[in-house]
Amino acid sequence: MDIAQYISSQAASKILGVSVSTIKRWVDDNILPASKTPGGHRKILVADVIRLSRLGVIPAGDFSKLPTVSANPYHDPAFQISAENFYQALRNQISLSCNNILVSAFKNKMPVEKIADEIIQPSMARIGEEWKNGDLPIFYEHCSTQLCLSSLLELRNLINSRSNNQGPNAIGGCASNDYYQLSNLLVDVVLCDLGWQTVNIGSNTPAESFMDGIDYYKPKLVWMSVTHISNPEVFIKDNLLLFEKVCNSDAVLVIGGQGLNSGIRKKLKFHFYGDTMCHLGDYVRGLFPPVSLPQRGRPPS
Ligand code: B12
Repeated sequence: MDIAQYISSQAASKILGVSVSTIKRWVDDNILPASKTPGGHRKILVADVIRLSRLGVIPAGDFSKLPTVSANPYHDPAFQISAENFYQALRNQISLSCNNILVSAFKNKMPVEKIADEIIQPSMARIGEEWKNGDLPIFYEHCSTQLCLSSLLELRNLINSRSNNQGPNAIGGCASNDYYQLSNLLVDVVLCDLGWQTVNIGSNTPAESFMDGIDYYKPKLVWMSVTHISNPEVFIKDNLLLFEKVCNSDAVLVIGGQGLNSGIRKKLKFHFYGDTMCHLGDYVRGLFPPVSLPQRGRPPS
């Protein structure tokens, strides 16, 4: 899908199911960003049309009219949006299928947090079980992770190609000796989808780098995804130092991940803990509500 493509007001009106005059008014009211050609024609980014459609108030949208460049029909059963199809695509290492299932889920308004919890997490857990049972060699875990990562980075680029994202800053990553990348990138993309400007400082990041990142980016939110804890004592000590730093920087510390069992959670300090990306989404929407929604027809004077 060519997300960086510009389309006309006419094309946008067909996709969003509203009149051309409504599209022009939304552009003039800065609800739908657009550029103007020397001839004065409005040119609208596909990414901004999708952003508006995902705000959920445009009932009559028809997204099959969105320009697609790939030869692969989204309505091919192999691309149907399901955890089973995604697991099969991972199992057979078909990157095109992985990519199209996640991108079409996003295009069809599935929140990124649901894509994470209902498609990616269960598919990767099955791959993990097969490794644990000796049915799959370890490289399958690596390859499957890389397939997910490349599709997620495409979604992140799509989301971040929106115009003028004015959201607050957030930074985050994983602690030292925690090499897991997927859950960490998912936090990043979920926050991007909710309008935050994110800096992903990556997996296996020492506590000092989190501190330096807070001084440099002055974030309103710091996240840590925890899948593997190599030394609980050191992890707890670092968490208490990080929490203090976050509080002194007028931000919040958000944590989660399968590495945080109830025993260790009791010894940690944080502003929010969540089991899933949907938990994260619900919490963050309370912190920084999504942008205002356009209403059909002329706004009340
Ligand atoms: C891929 C993978 C790897 C890859 C990681 C590759 C990479 N670059 O990321 C590699 C090969 C490195 C790896 C290594 C190991 N692995 Co491994 N791995 C997995 C696997 C298959 C998938 C993990 C994943 O990314 N899942 C997808 C994410 C999205 O799901 P998730 O982590 O559950 O995250 C969800 C929630 O926790 C939550 N969440 C996560 N982060 C956050 C953050 C916030 C803020 C919030 C609110 C929520 C949240 O939302 C997410 C979406 O629902 C899991 C199987 C599984 N069941 O998950 C095993 C698994 C985690 N691995 C396991 C093990 C044992 C290991 C090793 C110790 C093996 C070994 N002996 O070397 C090493 C440890 C490496 C290390 N030091 O970090 C075990 C852990 C068992 C345990 N509980 O301790 C598992 C469960 C496999 C199994 N079935 O036994 N692994």
